[in-house]
Amino acid sequence: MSAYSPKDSSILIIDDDINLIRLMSQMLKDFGRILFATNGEMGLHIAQEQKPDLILLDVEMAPMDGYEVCRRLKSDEATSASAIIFVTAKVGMESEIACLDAGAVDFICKPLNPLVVQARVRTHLRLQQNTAALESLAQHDSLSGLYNRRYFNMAIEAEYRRLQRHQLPLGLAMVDIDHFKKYNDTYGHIAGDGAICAVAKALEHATKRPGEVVARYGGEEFVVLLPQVDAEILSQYGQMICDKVQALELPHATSDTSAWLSISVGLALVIPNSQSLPEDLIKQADQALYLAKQNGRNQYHL
Ligand code: GH3
Ligand code: MG
Ligand code: MG
Ligand code: MG
Ligand code: MG
Repeated sequence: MSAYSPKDSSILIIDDDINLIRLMSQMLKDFGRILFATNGEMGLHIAQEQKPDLILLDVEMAPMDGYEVCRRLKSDEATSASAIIFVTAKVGMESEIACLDAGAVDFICKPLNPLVVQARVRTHLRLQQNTAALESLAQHDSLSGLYNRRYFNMAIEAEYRRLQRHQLPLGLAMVDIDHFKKYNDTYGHIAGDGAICAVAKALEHATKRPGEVVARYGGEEFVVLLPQVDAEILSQYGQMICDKVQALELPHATSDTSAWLSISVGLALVIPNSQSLPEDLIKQADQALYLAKQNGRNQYHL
């Protein structure tokens, strides 16, 4: 987890009073990048584009008031991660409850006290950064830095249902390092870990199209989600990653497959439908991987 560094943060101020925006910008100048908007519509747009860590949101604005802006920010996947602090002149229990019910993490009362504004912003930026770091840890594999199986399971589920709605194909590559037990036995477990990382990096570099997800599935197994591909693109991808791993030229003296460490790749392709499951695609790729191994390893099978 990286140390808390306010300079990396971005804060969006949405307020219809330009003088208040100036005042708050001054109070928060040491906290990072300050963005501003003078109405709700403009604020929503900037939040979508810039994904600020924190949003200071005026309640009393027209035509769209702060509560409505807050609800929209929270219901849009592109903006829901930004923490929202309301800035309001309405004091009292009802107003406090309304702010928190709308999805805000806190509120600050006008007239603004610089020390209160700074303390609340500092607290929420720190919380925001901790949450982001924990989320990232939960989604990544600590050895290779790739996404982990847990993240992959979420990603394949979401992508499967999205492509089902559009009736578009989804490809999957299941990748397994060849004779890796022998590699460990010959070169040691630490060198084995290094080889897993090298293969992970090669896969990551080879996988660049938007929407593609590379994950470490298990020990020396990886999966790659390849949305909207056809059989030809998928086969080319399979060959390309086999070549990229060979090009690492990691010696594997006891392998009968190649002088270098190699991978086998099982490929599968479906147009998702309501009767099928992501697990079916994984099973299909797994069977193809088995055949790639049977056929002599260091190759793909579709
Ligand atoms: P095949 O070509 O059939 O896949 O043979 P293999 O030896 O690769 O297959 P097997 O599944 O029998 O062995 C996988 C090996 O991967 C065994 C295990 O010790 C090793 N392994 C799994 N995870 C790790 C890891 O995190 N680090 C290291 N160094 N080795 C690992
Ligand atoms: Mg106002
Ligand atoms: Mg294996
Ligand atoms: Mg095996
Ligand atoms: Mg293996």
